[in-house]
Amino acid sequence: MAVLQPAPVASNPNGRRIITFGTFDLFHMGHVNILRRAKALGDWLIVGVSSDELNDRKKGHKPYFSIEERLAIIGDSRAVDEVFVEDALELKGDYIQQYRADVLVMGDDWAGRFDQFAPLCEVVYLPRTPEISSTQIVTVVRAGSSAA
Ligand code: C2G
Repeated sequence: MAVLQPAPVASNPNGRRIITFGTFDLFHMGHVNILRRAKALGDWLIVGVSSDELNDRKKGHKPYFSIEERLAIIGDSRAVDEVFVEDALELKGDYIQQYRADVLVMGDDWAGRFDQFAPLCEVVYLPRTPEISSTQIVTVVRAGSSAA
């Protein structure tokens, strides 16, 4: 069977620096796509991974994978150059400055929500990949296991 080799992803910390944020639980193609497209906008991709407690506050439950596991999974993505823990949504401006980001990238489910950071960096919302989400995976797996 032929194995597809992913295209090389060039990195340069001194080039255009991209930052994005998310929980990235149950890592799936929607996550792969946004990370690839975010990296394609520049030379260095930094990902703020929501802490377990932040996800609990945002979504009312802890993620399936712990922060340590999600940092390892996302950090191993070829598109990603640097990962850190995002502790609070309110710290976004601080993270943008601390990591010297030129561009903030988010999925368009967040469209307009981070426009206040436009004085600090360019703000880009990319279209979400349709028909896939961590919530949907949980729903389908639960339905499958209860039907068995
Ligand atoms: N995403 C996507 N397509 C999907 C699912 C997710 O493009 N089908 C994107 C989201 O828009 C987001 C990123 O993948 O930009 C991570 O998604 P989540 O893990 O759901 O993260 P979220 O809860 O949106 O956290 O500070 C902001 C938050 O931490 C973002």
